[in-house]
Amino acid sequence: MNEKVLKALNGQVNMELYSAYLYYAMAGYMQSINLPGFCRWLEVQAMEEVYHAFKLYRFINEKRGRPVMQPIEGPPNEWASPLEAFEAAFAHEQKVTASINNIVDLAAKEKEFATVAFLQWYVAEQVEEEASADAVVQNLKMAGGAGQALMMLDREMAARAFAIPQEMAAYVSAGGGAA
Ligand code: OFO
Repeated sequence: MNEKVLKALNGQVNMELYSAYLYYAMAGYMQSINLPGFCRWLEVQAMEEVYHAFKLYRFINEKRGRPVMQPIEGPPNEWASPLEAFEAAFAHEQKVTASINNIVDLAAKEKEFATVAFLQWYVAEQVEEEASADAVVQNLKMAGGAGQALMMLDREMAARAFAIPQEMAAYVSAGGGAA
């Protein structure tokens, strides 16, 4: 596997795991201010991020590259309000999108076309990632910090569920040697 592309993919594994770390930090903050629905939504988001990292890690392995784990930066743990936290989440997702786009660009330049094809899933996923964070920002702006509106929103956020992606479930339950 092309060294520059491999380094960038390993960097993306780190960024996805940082995303999980950031969303767990935000989930903890939400629980601390009595918003269990927001907490759950963010816990599910963190699980999705672990899946994003897993999928990249597996791809690197399959391509016979070497997955190399780097230290994960400590995320912030405090925000002034749920709105501030979700604005930070939206800004973070925009950074993730830029990072994915840069790797697609690099992989195309280096003629790593399998990586270009693989990353299309992330390109599409980032549209959803940005849209879902932004939707929560807009809802929080509408609620305007009013207690009752926030409580209703919290109930809605609690409905988010995590379905273990088929590919991950199949890989884990297949046992040794399955690829
Ligand atoms: Fe992995 O998409 Fe969010 O960060």
